[in-house]
Amino acid sequence: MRYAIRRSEDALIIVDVQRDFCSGGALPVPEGEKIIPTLNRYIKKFSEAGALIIATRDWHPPNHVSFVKYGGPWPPHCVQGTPGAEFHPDLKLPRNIKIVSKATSADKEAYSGFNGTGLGAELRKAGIRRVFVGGLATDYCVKSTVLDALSLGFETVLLLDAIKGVNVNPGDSEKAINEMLKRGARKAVIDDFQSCHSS
Ligand code: VGL
Ligand code: ZN
Repeated sequence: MRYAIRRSEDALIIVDVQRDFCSGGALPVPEGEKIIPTLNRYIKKFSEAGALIIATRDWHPPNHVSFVKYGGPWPPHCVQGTPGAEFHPDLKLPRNIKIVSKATSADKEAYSGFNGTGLGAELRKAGIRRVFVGGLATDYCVKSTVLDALSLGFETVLLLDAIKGVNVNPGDSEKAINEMLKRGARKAVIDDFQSCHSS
């Protein structure tokens, strides 16, 4: 499949590429940082095309319900304002991107970038019809974000070479990818994009 980026209708959504989800972080996704060079190539393409770029971030209060101490499954991670919650320093984010903070209430988990953020309404208002999604983690926040995007009626393209999963159970990422595709997500890799912006 070939894709040409449409400046006024397309958005790139980069999910949770934060220090805590990469090597050395509090909840590292195995090889999480390996997707960063490819993500940077997507960022460059969308940026050159003048298309909207969104970066979501997990942005928890210190007593978040997803942390083991408060009854959740995860070690503390991505606590608001801490170094672990910062975007990975190798990710080349342009200044004018839109940052979406999620799961910011202590009592609510929110894996999806659309959950409680107003992102869906905002994208619709901006005329966005198609979203391209990459980032971390395939089997949690990427999956949840993609499924919500589909439910909200966006044409949704999963960037297969720019995602990595946690795989708490072996095969979780593959299962997540299959579920997204079954629900109607399309897939893409970097070479599916035109190298020159001709439109
Ligand atoms: C995530 C586990 C806990 C994610 C966030 O970004 O996929 N996973 N919080
Ligand atoms: Zn989290």
